Amino acid sequence: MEVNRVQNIATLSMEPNTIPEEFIRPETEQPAITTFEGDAPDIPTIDLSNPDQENLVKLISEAAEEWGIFQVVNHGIPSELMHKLQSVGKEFFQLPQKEKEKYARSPDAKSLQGYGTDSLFRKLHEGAQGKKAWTDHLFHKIWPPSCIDYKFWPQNPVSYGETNEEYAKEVRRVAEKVFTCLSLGLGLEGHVMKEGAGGDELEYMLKINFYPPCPRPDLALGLTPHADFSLTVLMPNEVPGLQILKDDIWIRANYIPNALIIIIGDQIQILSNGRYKSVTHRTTVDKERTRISWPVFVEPPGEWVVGPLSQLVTEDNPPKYKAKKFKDYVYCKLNLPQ
Ligand SMILES: O=C(O)CCC(=O)C(=O)O
Repeated sequence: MEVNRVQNIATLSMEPNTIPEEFIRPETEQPAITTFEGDAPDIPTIDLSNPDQENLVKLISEAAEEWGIFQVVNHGIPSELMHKLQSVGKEFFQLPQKEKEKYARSPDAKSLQGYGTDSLFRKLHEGAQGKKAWTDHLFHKIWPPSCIDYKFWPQNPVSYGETNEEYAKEVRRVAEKVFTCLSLGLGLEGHVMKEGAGGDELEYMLKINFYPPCPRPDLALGLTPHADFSLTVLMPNEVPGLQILKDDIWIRANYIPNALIIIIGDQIQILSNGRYKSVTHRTTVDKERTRISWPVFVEPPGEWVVGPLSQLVTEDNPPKYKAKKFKDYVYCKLNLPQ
């Protein structure tokens, strides 16, 4: 089945300042109407190289409780590697359409991996009214090696594979540090949160979100409001667009060069028995510039059972969530009304 990619739609000569009807969000979602324009507080920025571990744990756990999102600087991932990952991703999206289609996800595939426009997240990202999101993507696992399906790793540019392997190593280190701080922040030993979230079986899935320039960024959305499944480590390019819902208003995330954005998802909220907050977020698009982001989703395998950590549950603090296999949680999230 041929899919019309958003990247192609964006290059069609349309009447100036118009977009196809199916991309026009209802007024309740249009960014021009719903983005907060006053003085809003910034998403916390945390220096991950802070030698005062107690202070670092406090900052991370407070940000996870109050915001469900924070930016980290001095995380140790070399900026050259970040730029390289960005450049090989960009090169992939610049390939002729036919080349990109070699990596297309087939519409009936169970896995999310591959190049795509529509996805299993259709209901989540495209809203109930059949509206479309202004974005294409490429999804593939980057860790552990046993989970990687190399048919979804572009062979062109040739350094794509090696760059992704290097990034996988580095991003794991950052994620593990965040897990440790989240664990300590709950008064638990450092290893407990990671072990609850998937332990050594944690899978790392990289996505490239490609948001082409959009003639009507006031009317369209890149991704509609959603919360992530578990823990996300996201690298954006320099074009802002991520927004989070805080106290019922949509706040923009500032772009900080070389920072990574940590997003707390549902599984972390569940493991912490509600102490940490899974944050609702969405993306907007730009009139002239292409926005690209590289989230890495850190998730357990499908059979992994996630529930509130037993160390946190007491008579006074009963479990707020039922324990569920990760795959059942995903099924409910994608198929049942939230
Ligand atoms: O592009 C972004 O900044 C956010 C991406 C995102 O939320 C997602 O891919 O689920």
